[in-house]
Amino acid sequence: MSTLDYAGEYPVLDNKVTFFRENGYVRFDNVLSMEEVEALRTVLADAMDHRQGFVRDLAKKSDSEEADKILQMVNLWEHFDAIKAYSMSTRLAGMARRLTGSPTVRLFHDQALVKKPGPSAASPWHQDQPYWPSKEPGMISCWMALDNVTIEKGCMQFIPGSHKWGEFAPMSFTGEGPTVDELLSDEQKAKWHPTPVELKAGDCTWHHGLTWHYTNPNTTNEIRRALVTIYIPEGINYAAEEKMEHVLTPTITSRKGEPLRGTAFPVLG
Ligand SMILES: O=C(O)CCC(=O)C(=O)O
Repeated sequence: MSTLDYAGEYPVLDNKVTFFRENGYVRFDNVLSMEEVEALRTVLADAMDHRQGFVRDLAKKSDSEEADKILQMVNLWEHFDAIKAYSMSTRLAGMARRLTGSPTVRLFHDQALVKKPGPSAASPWHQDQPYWPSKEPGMISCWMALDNVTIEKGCMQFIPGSHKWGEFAPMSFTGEGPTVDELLSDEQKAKWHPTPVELKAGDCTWHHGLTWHYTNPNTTNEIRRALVTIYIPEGINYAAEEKMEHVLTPTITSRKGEPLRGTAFPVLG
């Protein structure tokens, strides 16, 4: 069993905070050591074998279709001590506090997102905020690469500055519903400049819940494993029926308009 605690501060310099505020995303290198990456890879292999908790293929259209084009496993921290140590670590919570400017943050959830070699799908252009039960924007995600990622393998791509465009409709991972072209204004289309961020294992990007982002299908013959953790800063309230149902909605203990709290959302200081 892993004894790593993912403690220790990762310094988030002012220029990184400024970049994040301006662009809605930011990258950090060497946030995890290779030993820490290896420990998470080992747990992920176990999780993929045993499939506890909420697991699905985000791109699956019907039961007859081949599964695991985009394998999503939510809240692995509830099943694996190593992921609990990682998702609730002071290192990540400290980065989340710096980027949001919030004195404390809660963990919303973690999720492994895996694109295996073989059939895989694009994660379509989308914002995260429309899927979340939060009334106000401000929640942020850390996308940690557990493999070296290139465009072809499915690294994150962002539209810089798009977190300032407001909240749009949730996009479908299976291709139904409106296209990006139908949603954006001409002015926004003129500013649509996809920016891929290739990473090494142990590097990560953070993105704002309103930032438009995308990943390619994995067309390489190596696995692409990412571990995503999402944090709630102070000042985010529960939107209740105004937003779509989220898998963690049943764990929410707030009433509509109250700060977003839940039995599954621990305060990380
Ligand atoms: O890893 C992916 O394919 C998509 C990631 C994503 O959409 C997210 O972390 O919000």
